[in-house]
Amino acid sequence: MCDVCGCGNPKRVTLKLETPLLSRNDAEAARLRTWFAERGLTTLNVMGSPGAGKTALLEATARAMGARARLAAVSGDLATQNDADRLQRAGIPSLSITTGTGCHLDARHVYDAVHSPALAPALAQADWFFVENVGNLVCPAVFDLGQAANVVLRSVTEGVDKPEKYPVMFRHADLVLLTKADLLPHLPEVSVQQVQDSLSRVAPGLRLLPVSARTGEGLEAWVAWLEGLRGRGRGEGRV
Ligand SMILES: Nc1nc2c(ncn2[C@@H]2O[C@H](COP(=O)(O)OP(=O)(O)OP(=O)(O)O)[C@@H](O)[C@H]2O)c(=O)[nH]1
Ligand SMILES: [Mg+2]
Repeated sequence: MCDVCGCGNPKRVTLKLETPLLSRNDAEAARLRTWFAERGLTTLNVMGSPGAGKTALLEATARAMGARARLAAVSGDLATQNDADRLQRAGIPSLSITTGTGCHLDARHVYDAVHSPALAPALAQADWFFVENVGNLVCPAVFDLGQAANVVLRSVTEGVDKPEKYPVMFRHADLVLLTKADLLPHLPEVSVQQVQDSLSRVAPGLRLLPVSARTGEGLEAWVAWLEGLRGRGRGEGRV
């Protein structure tokens, strides 16, 4: 339950706090966006449910990009450094942002991380900066982090109707990855077409790309999308 954005509090408290909280965050995110642009860093906000495969995708991205990869990352986690450690082992310089009870990252978290001596030297050498958000399909969607694009992961085991149940997240997405596609043969009740239909009902025209961190399916298209994103500004990520 979040004690930052108000999602765990009575509605009257949320209403009072939400507007100033978001406008302060937006101002900090705008400064971050300029900071990223000045350094030629393409920043992605990677979001999805707990366990959707965010860290596995980034590990697989490092493998797929190989020597081309000049990557850096932060990983939002309530209580551990596990994901940042995994990414570090995969060759991506990474820092953990431990949020305690917070259910999302905000621009201040990212600002502090990018100015940390532990990450700053790697960022100076990086082209892509991945922000793995806290696993959550609700709050992370509304907190701008200065990113060039939002990537939302939803795994095949989550069923077909998540876009309709969590529309805010999917409406903020520039690309949706249908992860763990290797498991589709075991899930006769789930098809790519059904997921695409659910997505089209809330975000018409939004691209859905099936991927598997395990088999490598879809990673070439994902890397091509990432490469196409370089040099584009916010809002131009939907390609
Ligand atoms: N079969 C299969 N399993 C996957 C794939 N990607 C991830 N997994 C598994 O799904 C589980 C969760 O993956 P993570 O990458 O830790 O998921 P996450 O979204 O980073 O999780 P949180 O950071 O805790 O929200 C792990 O057991 C992974 O091995 C995939 O493409 N195929
Ligand atoms: Mg993770």
